[in-house]
Amino acid sequence: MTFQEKYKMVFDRYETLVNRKNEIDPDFYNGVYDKYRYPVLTRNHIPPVWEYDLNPETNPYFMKRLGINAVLNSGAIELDGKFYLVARIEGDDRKSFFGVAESDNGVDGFRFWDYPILLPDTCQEEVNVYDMRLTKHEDGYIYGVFCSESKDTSVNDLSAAVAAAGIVRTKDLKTWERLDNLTTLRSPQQRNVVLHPEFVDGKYAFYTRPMDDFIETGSGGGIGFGLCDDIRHAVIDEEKMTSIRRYHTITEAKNGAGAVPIRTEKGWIHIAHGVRNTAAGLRYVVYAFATDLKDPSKVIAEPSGLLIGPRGGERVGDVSNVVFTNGAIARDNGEVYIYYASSDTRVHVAVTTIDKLLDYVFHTPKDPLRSVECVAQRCSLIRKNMEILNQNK
Ligand code: M1P
Repeated sequence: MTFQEKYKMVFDRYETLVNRKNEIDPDFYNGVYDKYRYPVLTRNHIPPVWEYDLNPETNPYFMKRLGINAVLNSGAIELDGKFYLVARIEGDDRKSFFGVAESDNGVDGFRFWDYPILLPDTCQEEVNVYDMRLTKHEDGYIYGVFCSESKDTSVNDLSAAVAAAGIVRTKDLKTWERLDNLTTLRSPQQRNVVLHPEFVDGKYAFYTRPMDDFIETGSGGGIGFGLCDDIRHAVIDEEKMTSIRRYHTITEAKNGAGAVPIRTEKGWIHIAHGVRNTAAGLRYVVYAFATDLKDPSKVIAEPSGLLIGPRGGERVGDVSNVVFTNGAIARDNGEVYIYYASSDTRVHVAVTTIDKLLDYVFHTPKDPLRSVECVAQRCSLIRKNMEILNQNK
């Protein structure tokens, strides 16, 4: 193939992918949400100009010069009726960064803006950034809270790292102002931090995830909650627990806040992730719970088990057996678009409604935490169903 033929092939493939219509997956049903057949973002959604050098003199073989390995955990926001994902994009060099992808309908046609986000370089020790949560705050700004990762120089271990919560803010997703990283006085590390969209007691409120080190949450009991006065120099003194980790559940190893909580008439709906350990490694699932409207740290409903688990092809990727969310869009018409990545490799969408999520969160039974009680719970359901089946005979 000539240079020009390769060039055309690459651009044609990209356009075909970006223009591909998505459809509800007819093989999936659970009554809670619809899944869409195709991922909404993959590494093949990256514009060719981000990876190839288009100059035949400097790139005679038409090679990728700066490849992209994966597009995953995406913050999500609706602005003026359009859907925006701020995706975590991981280069072949393992460094992650952010890019804005835009779609008219939220299920297909996502196209990255011309350039990725070049964050203000205010933090010299920061080596990597990922997993931005986008909060449309009542103060008028859109905040992006993300993981800011640095090398841990206090120990003699090349892979030791420190995770902190980086904070940026914008009004248009184009110009970003970097604020100080969040300081949590009682937790040495933080990941999966989410800014609550409203003031609580007149203060900025964060969901945190206290960690003793980079991977292990250690003594961290679950998703924390703390208040701070000044968002430009955010300091949280005390973190209280919201959704806690429990033995032999989907959150046993760790959990973390995901999408920005959704305000409903019955409470805040949270879509988070839970992690358990297995012989095959950590298994990440997405789960949901509700907190009190007036006290968003107080859990008022927590259904048993997972909302989204890795299924079929979702189970395989760079970090297999993972589904993870850090973005959902709740529209004024009641629709909710949950963006979740599978196996740290690609982004999918599950579409539901506020009504369905409320029904799910408030009417799905709680986890009784013991096998024998789970069987009793299931037998009770079956017994009631048998009566219905017998009446219908
Ligand atoms: O690899 C799975 C996920 O691992 C991390 O989540 P947590 O902090 O709960 O362990 C994150 O780095 C996330 O990006 C990743 O998807």
